[in-house]
Amino acid sequence: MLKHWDLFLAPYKQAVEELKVKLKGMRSQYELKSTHSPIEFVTGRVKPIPSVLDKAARKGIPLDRLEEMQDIAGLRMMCQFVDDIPSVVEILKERNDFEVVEERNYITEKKESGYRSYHVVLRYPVQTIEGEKKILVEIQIRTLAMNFWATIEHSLNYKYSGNFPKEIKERLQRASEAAFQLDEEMSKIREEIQEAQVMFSRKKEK
Ligand code: 0O2
Ligand code: 0O2
Repeated sequence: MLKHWDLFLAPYKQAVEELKVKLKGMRSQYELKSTHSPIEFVTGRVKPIPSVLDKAARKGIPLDRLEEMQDIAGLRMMCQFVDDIPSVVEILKERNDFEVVEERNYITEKKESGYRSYHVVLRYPVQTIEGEKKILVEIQIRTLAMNFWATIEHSLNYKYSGNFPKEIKERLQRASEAAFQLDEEMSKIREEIQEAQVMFSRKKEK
């Protein structure tokens, strides 16, 4: 039985490893050019089998159609600023080593919990000894502030199994609002820094 699951997960593991190298490579290219990187860091994981089975039961996905689950292979791309997120999405869409098949914007449409993030689903071709196999991969693109909130909320979710006491739920919603304000303030500071840089370079040209 164990071997069966190992075989099932193998292409997903390969996809996560390959995409981590590819997406981290994008950041290195910005560094080489000494320009602002819209990508701060990249992480990835394969969903553990017990979580895959829980989610399948929750969403009514039959075991012979598990490949329909979009986040068995999952990556996260963290950005400094909210404005970096559409740039990252555009770069992903222009690549020709995978296809973007779905997008979910939980930034303009924040979830009831307070969760914000931009999700894209890729169809990614993995080369196996039996030939090419296309699998679904979910990439969550978010700012550092969105990631901070989601990480804390996710671990509390484990503790309370999703049933937060009212007070904690309200605190999390306020924390989500504070993370939103932090992103707004940082964006404004960034604009001012950039304006100052433009003024400075104009002065130098004179
Ligand atoms: P936990 O406690 O279960 O969360 P490296 O090659 O060293 O850069 P490494 O060590 O394989 O990478 O891990 P990476 O890619 O830095 O980060 C893996 C961690 O990021 C996982 O933690 C996940 O929590 C988290 N993570 C990254 N991407 C996703 C995603 O798309 N979805 C989810 N749910 N989590 C993600 P661990 O190690 O599993 O520990
Ligand atoms: P993991 O590996 O524990 O992170 P559904 O699970 O039905 O809500 P669906 O339709 O498959 O979701 O896709 P969705 O909502 O676009 O993405 C689900 C993933 O987004 C979750 O994975 C989380 O990683 C993240 N996410 C969505 N809502 C929240 C939220 O309220 N708080 C936090 N912290 N993360 C959220 P899983 O399945 O939880 O797996």
